[in-house]
Amino acid sequence: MKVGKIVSLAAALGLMTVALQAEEIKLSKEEMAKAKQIYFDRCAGCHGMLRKGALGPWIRPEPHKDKKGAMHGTKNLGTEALKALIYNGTPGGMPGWGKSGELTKEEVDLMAKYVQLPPPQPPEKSMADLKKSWKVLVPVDQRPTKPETDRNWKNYFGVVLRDVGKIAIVDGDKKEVVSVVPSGFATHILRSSKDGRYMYVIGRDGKASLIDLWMKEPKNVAEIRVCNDARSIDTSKYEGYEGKYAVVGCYWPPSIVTLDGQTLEPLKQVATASYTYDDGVFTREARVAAIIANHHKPEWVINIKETGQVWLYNYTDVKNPTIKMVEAERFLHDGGWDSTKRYFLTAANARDTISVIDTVEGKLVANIPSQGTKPHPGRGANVDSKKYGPVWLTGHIGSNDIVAIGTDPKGHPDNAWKVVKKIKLPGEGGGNLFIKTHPNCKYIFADRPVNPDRKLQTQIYVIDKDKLEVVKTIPIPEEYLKSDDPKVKARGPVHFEFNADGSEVWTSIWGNKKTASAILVFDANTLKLKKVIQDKRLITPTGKFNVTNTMGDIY
Ligand code: DHE
Repeated sequence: MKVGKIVSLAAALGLMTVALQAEEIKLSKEEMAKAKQIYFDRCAGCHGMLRKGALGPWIRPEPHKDKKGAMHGTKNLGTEALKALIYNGTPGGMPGWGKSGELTKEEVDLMAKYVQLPPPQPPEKSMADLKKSWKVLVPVDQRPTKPETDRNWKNYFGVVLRDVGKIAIVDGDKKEVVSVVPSGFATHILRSSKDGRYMYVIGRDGKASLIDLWMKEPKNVAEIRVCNDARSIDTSKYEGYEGKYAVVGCYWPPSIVTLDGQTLEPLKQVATASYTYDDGVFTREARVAAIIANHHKPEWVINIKETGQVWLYNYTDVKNPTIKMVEAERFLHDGGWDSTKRYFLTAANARDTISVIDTVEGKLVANIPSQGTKPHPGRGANVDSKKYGPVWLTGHIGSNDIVAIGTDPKGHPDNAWKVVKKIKLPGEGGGNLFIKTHPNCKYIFADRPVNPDRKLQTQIYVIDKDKLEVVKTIPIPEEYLKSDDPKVKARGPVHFEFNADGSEVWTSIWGNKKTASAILVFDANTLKLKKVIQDKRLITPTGKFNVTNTMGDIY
């Protein structure tokens, strides 16, 4: 048969597009390497290394129907549609990588082709690999025995300088940078030890580092590359175990790694690959999302994203841990404590659900429809409402809803474990990532950095705790959003954190790698801009973690 005839037969069978595209998609070794790196940096977090989806959808070549009945599969979409998606983003929260200037047109084209090829198998990591990368930079017996500084170190902020992989330690009293410490690639978050002295930092490349704040100039005292891709870290906070262990949650290889809390020596790896809680499908890529240390038990509460389980991980016998696997919902992402630190409330974003775990009874209390699209609480915000009693709040990435959920089954049983109040952010669309409050402040603050509308994206939304309504929006002054790279606009406000006594709220302007940007400090009661912290070392600040609030889980 002639080629022309094969083509018309294939066309008649509806196979031509696929066959022709399969021929077209050939990437050189260099292109493959570049695309792999871009995928890891920009895409893997939401779509997964194996591309089966989580916060973002399935983007493997072969077709797949999701739980809501929508069909996915990159081959069916084809190069042109994929290019448009990657360039423009989606209203559901996917950034417009081309439009924002973060990827060039050529890179967008490359990625549209790359995602139509089968995903390469990511590497594993053994205990020997971990040990090779482990370094104690300052041995425990050579560290200060008391704080070497006169500064109020319990009001320090650890600020993630995301795109340069560093942490800035900022004095919260004096509003000046005390030191800048290197950490992992695209550093993600940090958590404090129970006494506040140490900051545990995790990079997206799985590099964990330990900063000692008692030093005159805080610096890393230990580091280790725990895995290839990670998002979470915490430490043991139960009485008698304070700071004894650290724990890292890995996206790849999907695992929980326990470390010595003072030296980061690796002690135990536990793989999290398992069966989805509902339909029993084996899931190799069962990633570890939020980890939260229990103050009342020697236990970490750990979200296993894709399988929809919350693991209650008892660390008393560190080499032989006991794990209770609690069925919750999919895909588990971030979450935080209620005000009593008994209940863990966490987003299951594929099902628009908040799962509630009772850590005293060790069981699921409720799966609550969040009444919005893609809940994203950060750690959420706790309010003792006059009308509803204690409530915990979350925002959503995909819709403009902030919802309050009752958390007091004894005192306010009628309100417990349901949405008691819905607060609408003004304007269309979602894009909220973080909300935050402090017991001493009468407001909750919300950002919206992934809303497509520039005006909505660059405002602070202030919610009154009594009324549970947005009472003010504060536009970020244009002068702080300037960028010397015309293609990459500064994003902000991003993420909030309070100072130790709750009188100030800080937010970041996430600029680009070339330009130092700012941290804006607002009076948390008058809502006036009180101070702009500018320093040439403050490049791409995102998350901020105050020592007192982070050690005590105050939010
Ligand atoms: Fe985060 C928390 C995962 C992108 C800033 N982020 C978390 C947690 C998870 C997570 C699992 C909860 C950790 C915990 O509590 O133990 N984040 C992911 C992703 O998978 C995602 C969507 C995509 C990716 O590729 O990483 C992602 N995150 C981002 C960002 O782009 C942000 C906005 C900027 C940045 O610095 O990376 C960002 N994530 C944060 C911050 C927190 C966080 C600031 C902690 C909030 C808090 O107050 O505790």
